[in-house]
Formats: sequence, C-alpha cells, structure tokens
Amino acid sequence: MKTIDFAKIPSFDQLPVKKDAPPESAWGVFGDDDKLGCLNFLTAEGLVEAAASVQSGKVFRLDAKVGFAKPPLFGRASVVHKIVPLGPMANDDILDNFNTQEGSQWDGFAHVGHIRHERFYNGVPASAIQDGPASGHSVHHWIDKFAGRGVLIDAYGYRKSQGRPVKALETDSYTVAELDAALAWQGTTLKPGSILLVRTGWMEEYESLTPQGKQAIAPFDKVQSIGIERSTETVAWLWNHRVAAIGTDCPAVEPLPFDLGDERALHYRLLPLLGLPLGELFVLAALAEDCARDRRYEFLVVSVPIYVEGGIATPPNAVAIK
Ligand code: UVW
Repeated sequence: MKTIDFAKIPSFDQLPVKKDAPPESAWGVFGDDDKLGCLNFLTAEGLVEAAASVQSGKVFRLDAKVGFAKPPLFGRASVVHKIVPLGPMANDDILDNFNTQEGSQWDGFAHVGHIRHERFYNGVPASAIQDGPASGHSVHHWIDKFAGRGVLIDAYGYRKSQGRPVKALETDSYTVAELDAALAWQGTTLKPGSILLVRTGWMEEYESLTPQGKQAIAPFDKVQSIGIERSTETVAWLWNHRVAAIGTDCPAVEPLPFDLGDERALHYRLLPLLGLPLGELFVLAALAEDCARDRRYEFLVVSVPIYVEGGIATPPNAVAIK
C-alpha cells in the first residue's frame, strides 16, 4: 500500500487531470499504469487506524454462500459442487461451471468498459484485456490491497426508521441526501479512504421469496432492484469522499433495470471512469444489526480477492471485524 496525500487528490470538479481523458474520469490521477483505481485510497496508515476499531472481536462474513442465488441473476451459470474421491479415505471437491459473479462479488475493472469511449479504466483498450493478465486489468492486482476501514450506511434501516416503507425488489433509489441523512442518524462520519458498505434491503427481501419467486425475477429483463441513485451527485459524492470501494447488498449497486446503452449508468461512470470497485449481493443484515446495537458503524474490512491471473471479477471473500 502506498502513502497518499489526500490533499493533493483533485476534487471531482477538477477531473480529468490528463489531456484527452474523458470528462469525469480519474485516468492518470494514480499514474498511467495504475491498476488499483480508488483502492489507492486504502493506505497503510488507514489500515493501522482501522485495526483500532476492532473492540468486540465479532466477525461478520460479507459474502453469501456460493450458490445462494437459485438461479443466479442475469442468466449467469449455476455452480455445481462435486465431491470426488482422491483415495480410500480422502476427498477433493470441484466447483464446476463457477462464474465469479454468480453471487456476492467485486466487479473488477475488466468487467465493464465505457460504451462510448470504448476504453476500460485508465484508458486500457479492450484488446489489452483480451491479450491477458500482463497488459489488462485483473482482480489479481488487488489480492493484497483490499483491507482497511469499513463504514456501513444502513440506508434501509434509516428509511424504515423514518416510517417510510422500502420495497427493495422494485426500482427505487437512495439519494445522496438520504445517505448523508442516514450517516447523521447513525452518528457516523465517512472518512477518506473507506470501504463503504450500503445496506439497501434487497438481499433480505430476496431471501424471503419462494423458489418460484426467485426463479421468476432472475432473468436479465426481470430483475428489479433498489440501489444508489444514478446521478452526477452520487458519482461526485463518492469521489470527493475518497471512497475506496463500494459494496452493497443489491445486485448492481445502482437501481435495476438499467439501460446498457445509457452512459449515465453508474457501472460506466464508476468502473471505467473513476476506477471504483463495485460490490454486489453482499450480506449486510447481521452487521447492520450489530452496528445498531453498539452504535458503531466503523470496523476493519479484510477482503481477499481470488488469485486468478487475468480475473474479471471475484467473490469478496470478505469479513468485517468489530
Ligand atoms: C450488472 O451489470 C447488471 O450487474 P453486474 O455488475 O453483476 O454485471
């Protein structure tokens, strides 16, 4: 982890810093060969500080069990777990057909490029991704970089506390004003260099569906979801707070459905333009309950991406430790 002078990081209004880079892009801010994007906001000092937030010794797993989504959303393949014998008293197991985005996941920078600029984060062309791990983006660049201060915004809990019902399985948005109000309600400050977790309520409502209900909402054109508002204000807010990564318990961070041809989608503005890892289908309810109990919404987050050279995405393999 590098040391970073937060005072020298441009504000959103000052982007881009590089000639010929697209508007609202952070290309070049962390160097021309950078593969970490906003993960650069996670510093050694921040990690040491985050370790001091471990006070109760409680550990919360942030990803759901592999295969929890039945079937996986957006038509993704279902994983098949097989136990195969290695010897008379020995077994191995095989995960057949494992799509790293079948469930809880971080989207890596090779997952989505910008539709109009036809470039991935930091200007990387599609050919560099296809050429392999050396030239393109990959989650293997993140394997020892994804640890630091975690902050939970319980947007779901906040909205319900205000007497406003939440229908998380329908298209709806949490605005920046609402996220700020939830932070104030919690008594939490979002410090620079945080892994931000936002509880939207989607995961709990999904878990309450029948198997037939899960089947019915899974196809790409059927998934509906609450999410973080798709707006310039959201993008600026995330960058200006120096958010290192954002993980949510909904399927796409932003509301669904979204038009893949619309460059205002957060997927285009956050992954290729800002270099902000997007986390989806996280498990946040138990963590949120504990935070509400002790009124501490800050903790240590440790995420260990899968070590696949050239990997497009990864299960978070993440825990929050309080
Ligand atoms: C969508 O793009 C809808 O989600 P994901 O990030 O899982 O691909």
